[in-house]
Amino acid sequence: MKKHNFLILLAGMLLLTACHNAPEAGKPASATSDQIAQEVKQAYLETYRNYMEYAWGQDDLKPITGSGSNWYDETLYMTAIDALDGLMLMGFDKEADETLEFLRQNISWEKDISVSVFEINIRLLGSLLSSYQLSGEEFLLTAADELGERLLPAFESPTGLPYKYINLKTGETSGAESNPAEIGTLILEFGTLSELTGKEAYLNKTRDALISLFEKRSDLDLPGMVIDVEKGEWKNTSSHIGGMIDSYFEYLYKAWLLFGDSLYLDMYQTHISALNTHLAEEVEGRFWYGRGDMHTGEIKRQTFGALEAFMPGLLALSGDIERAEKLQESCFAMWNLYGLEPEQIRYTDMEVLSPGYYLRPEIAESAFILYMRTGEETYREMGEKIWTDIREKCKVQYGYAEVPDVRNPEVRNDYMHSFFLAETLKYLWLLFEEESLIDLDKYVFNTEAHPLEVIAARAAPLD
Ligand code: DMJ
Repeated sequence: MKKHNFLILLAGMLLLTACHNAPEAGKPASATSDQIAQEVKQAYLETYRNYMEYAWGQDDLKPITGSGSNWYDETLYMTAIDALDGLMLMGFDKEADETLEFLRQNISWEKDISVSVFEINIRLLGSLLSSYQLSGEEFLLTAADELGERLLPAFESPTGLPYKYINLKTGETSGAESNPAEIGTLILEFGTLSELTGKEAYLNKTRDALISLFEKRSDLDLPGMVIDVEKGEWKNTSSHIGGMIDSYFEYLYKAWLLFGDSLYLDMYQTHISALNTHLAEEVEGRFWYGRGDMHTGEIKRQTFGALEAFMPGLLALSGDIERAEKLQESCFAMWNLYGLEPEQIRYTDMEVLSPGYYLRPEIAESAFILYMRTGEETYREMGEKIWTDIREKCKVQYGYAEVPDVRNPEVRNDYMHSFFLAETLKYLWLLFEEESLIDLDKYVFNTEAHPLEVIAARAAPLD
């Protein structure tokens, strides 16, 4: 879909969304919301322009020294691609056009480097597809298809579960010990690629892997954390909603939304009900999900962190507003311990276990979805606090920097992940931008915040 049509759809959906989800139906944007939306947009633009000036074509911008860095021996244009749909959505046409031209001239996957299938999928494939749907630029779809073809050999394991790494040039695979997040966070992008190219292998491979992973759940319906994709055996039986498992749950529900196949909904409900039975708990009036063994369900570690903060959004998206609201309150309490959230805390006494803030988006993503679903101003208030803290503590000369210890925010790392633009700023902008409310029934965000169009010809209507 061309951007023009997308914006018309968004405008049309504004009224519908307001009626359905009641975020202050019919009320014009308050000056404050509009002001914050503009501030966030400006931050996006300035940071991207610095990337263009000081790190153009490289993977990441180093925001303190104003230079660039790459993940591997060769660049994958990480920030240019990851930020592209955001530029289009926010209306930064000049920067979007320059980026498109640069990519049209330079993009190539003939690179002798072994890359993470998961990261390449969520950041690059996701954005290429989303940007294609927004702009109609055919070369983006061609680039996505060529990238997809090079990732497909990752599924050639004895179990059909994908290896973690693949060499883009040779197709050589490595990384037999993988995890549910890296195995289960592929289907939205690969399924969309099937839809757009007519090549069924993309959807079939990721669907088979997802089903095969689901079938390896414990008798309690919980997944573990590390699995050997050659033997199909669990190597670590810890079960939780944090990193290495998190977006597996997210993609089960979103695959249902995107493709309309109730198989994914059933799998999601099976897991979520097990999580709520075994790993959810209230401690001193706050709601959390802890870490337990997949076979016993016994909670062994009462920890929570920045990555887990995606869960209120997923709960809200799937209709469990009550748990979503309670968990978001806990996440916000975690944020407010130091005014930037630590990577991990122990929720029984709110002690910091891992003190870094890596510019992660999850808490803002959940605030956005909760706002869309409830219309409660409290989620914008949370967003304002989050944005203010980030602006005051992470802003450096050329962009925004990680804070390795939230208790001492004067010290920063010279690093800015591409997800800061792709997700953190995009979700904060969407939270405050009245005119760009995205209808969550028409678009599904991949886990890197790239909106993908819901497949029109769904197998079954959504409830
Ligand atoms: C992002 O790359 C994605 O959101 C992923 O699912 C989890 N981690 C980062 C952001 O924290």
